[in-house]
Amino acid sequence: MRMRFDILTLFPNMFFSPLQESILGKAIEKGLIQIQTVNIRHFTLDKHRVVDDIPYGGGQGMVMKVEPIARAIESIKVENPSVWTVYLTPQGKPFHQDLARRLSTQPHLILLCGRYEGVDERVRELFIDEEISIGDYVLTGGELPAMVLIDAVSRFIPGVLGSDHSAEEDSFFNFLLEYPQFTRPFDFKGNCVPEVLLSGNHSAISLWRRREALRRTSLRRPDLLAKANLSEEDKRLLGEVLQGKSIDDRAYLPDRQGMRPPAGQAGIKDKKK
Ligand code: 4HQ
Repeated sequence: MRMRFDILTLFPNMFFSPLQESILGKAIEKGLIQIQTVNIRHFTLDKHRVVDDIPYGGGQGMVMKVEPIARAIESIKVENPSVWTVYLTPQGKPFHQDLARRLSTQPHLILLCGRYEGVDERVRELFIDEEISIGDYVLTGGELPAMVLIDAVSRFIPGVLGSDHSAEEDSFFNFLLEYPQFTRPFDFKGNCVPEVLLSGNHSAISLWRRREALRRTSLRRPDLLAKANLSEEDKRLLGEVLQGKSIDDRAYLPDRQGMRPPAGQAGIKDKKK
C-alpha cells in the first residue's frame, strides 16, 4: 500500500533535502512513499517560459497563469485520471490530524503550490478537488505547506513510523497534549528528573504521565480538553491539577530574544561546534 505525491511547483529544489532526511527519507528508500516534483515552468510553450501575468482589473502582484498549470496537471492525469488534487492556500479548510488521516487513504495526491498572489481562479474551478490551509498566516508560497502536509500524511502510512509507534497514539488522536519527557542525565545543573520516573513503579508512572498530560492540556489548550473523552479517573486527576498541585510554570517560555544568528552573510550558516 504505497502512496504517491506529485508536487507541482516553480521551486522543486526546495523539496529535496527536507523530504529526504530522517523518517521520510527512510520511507522513500523502503518504497512506502513516492514523491515526484513537477516544475510548472516545464509546461510553458513560449520562448520566455512565462508562468505568471498581471491581474485582470489591476492590483498588486502577479497571478499564476492557467495554461502551464493545466498542462502539468493533465500530464499526471493521463497516468491516473482519479488522482486527488489539492491546492495549498490560506483560503482552504484548516489542516489538522483528521484531515491528514483521511488524505493518507488516497493512493495518489497532486499538491499544487502557488506563488505570488496565487493561481488564476479557473485552475481552482477546473482542476482542484480540495483546498487546504496549514494556518492563519501568510507565507511566500505553498511549498512549505505541501511539505507539512506530506509529513503529517506519511506518518499514517503503515511502516513509516517504527513498529512500536502508531500515529493513532500521538497527541491530538485523543485530544490531549503529550506528557513531559526526560532522558539522561538525571541532574542537569540542579534541574532533576521527577523521581517517580525512576521508581520502576509502572502504574505510578502511568498515573503521573496522565496527570501531567491533563495539566498541560488544561493550561495550554483548554479547547482540546473540551473535546477529550475523559474517564472518571481523568476528572479526579484534573481536579488535583486544578487544586494547584504545583502548576506548570514553564507553560509559556519567553521567546529567546538575542539568540538569533548574526545578520550579514547571504545563505544559511551551519553552526560549527
Ligand atoms: N500561501 N496555508 C500564498 C499560504 C498558505 C497557508 C500559499 C501563501 C499560497 C499563493 N498555504 N500562496 N497559510 O500562506 O497554505
